[in-house]
Amino acid sequence: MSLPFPHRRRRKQMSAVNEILAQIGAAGRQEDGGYFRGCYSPEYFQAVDIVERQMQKIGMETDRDAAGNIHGVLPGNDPKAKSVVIGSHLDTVPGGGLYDGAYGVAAGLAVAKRLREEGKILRHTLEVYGFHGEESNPLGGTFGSRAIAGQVKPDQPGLAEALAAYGHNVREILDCRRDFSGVKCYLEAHIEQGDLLEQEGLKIGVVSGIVSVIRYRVTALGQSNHAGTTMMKNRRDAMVAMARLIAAADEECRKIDDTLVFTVGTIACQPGSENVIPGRVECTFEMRHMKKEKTDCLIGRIREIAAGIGTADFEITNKIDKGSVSCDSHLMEVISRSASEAGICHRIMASGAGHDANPMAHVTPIGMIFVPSRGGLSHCKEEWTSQEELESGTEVLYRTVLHLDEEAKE
Ligand code: HGY
Ligand code: MN
Ligand code: MN
Repeated sequence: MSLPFPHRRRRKQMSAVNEILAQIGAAGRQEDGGYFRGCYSPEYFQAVDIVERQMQKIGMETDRDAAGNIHGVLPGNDPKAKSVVIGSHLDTVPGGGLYDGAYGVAAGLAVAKRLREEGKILRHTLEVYGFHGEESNPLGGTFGSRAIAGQVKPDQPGLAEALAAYGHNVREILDCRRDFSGVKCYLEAHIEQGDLLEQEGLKIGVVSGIVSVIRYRVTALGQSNHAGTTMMKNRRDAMVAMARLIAAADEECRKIDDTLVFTVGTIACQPGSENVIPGRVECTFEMRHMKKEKTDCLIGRIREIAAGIGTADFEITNKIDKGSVSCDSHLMEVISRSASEAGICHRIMASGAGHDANPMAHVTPIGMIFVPSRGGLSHCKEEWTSQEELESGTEVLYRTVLHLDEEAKE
């Protein structure tokens, strides 16, 4: 089986970011070329081990926490200066790609490695995180970053049970909270996971904000019945009712706003037999937008439509409500300046994907750097970004860190 690019040795010495990424890519690689590093999984901790070894090779002090995060520290030489924190996630979606999350961790380590190799000691301490549980999972997503930011709510429905299944408890996670008073900012390099940069022939996205991620559990309650003897006029078919609601919600979403997105990613049907009319169907309704009023409008319309469907009763429960966040305007300026100095074409853009930078925005100023995704594909084995584009993003990250280190004000 021929290995994809990151595992093929190229004629020229691989750059640090591509080398580290290739190493992380040894964890959770599947036969079909996709990746899966699930919550608290052996594959996830294999990636953590790889990253920790890299951190120690660079000379960073490392530590782990109960939330599954790996953390490396490269001390600065000015005790009055705060930390610059770089991070992203090491978990993946099932059948995910090599770059989502892992790139940002590899870029952070490549910056630390370059500082060491160039004999540069920053005034600011440089910290790099590999976060756990960023993807959608029983712990609620952006889990490791929420844990250190103190945003895991002890009464989050199902959290204690989900943690117990992994051999952990809520107290341990709440204890992962750290003090951010000594942090100057958080930076994250990430693949765009969309096609805007590629469409416009640009190599860097200076992120202005991250959309909200709002999820509801929607349940249609009808009446199970015999598939052969129950005439259509007598049915309370939960599957058909749910299908009607989903189609109507999709239509409403398109009417409300061009950048409002609505997704039904999961469905479960009971009793789930071919010859029984479904009595209960449960789905996840997810919506995202930068403006709260847009998602509020959509869920309002969904509730109205559900009430009018008649052949099933609907329960609509909010599961996740991560509001949109804005990136820090000064960090955006420094990132843009760094890209310009490096002669790399760039633009300002919002992120349609959620990121660990979202919880970080509640405790420190955030900046994000995007690199292009080929065909806009992500969360699939076809996810791909060229080595040169990954290096460009890392160059901009490196320059941004140097500029921030030269700033007097904290
Ligand atoms: O769902 C997201 O937007 C992110 O990739 N976890
Ligand atoms: Mn990601
Ligand atoms: Mn993702």
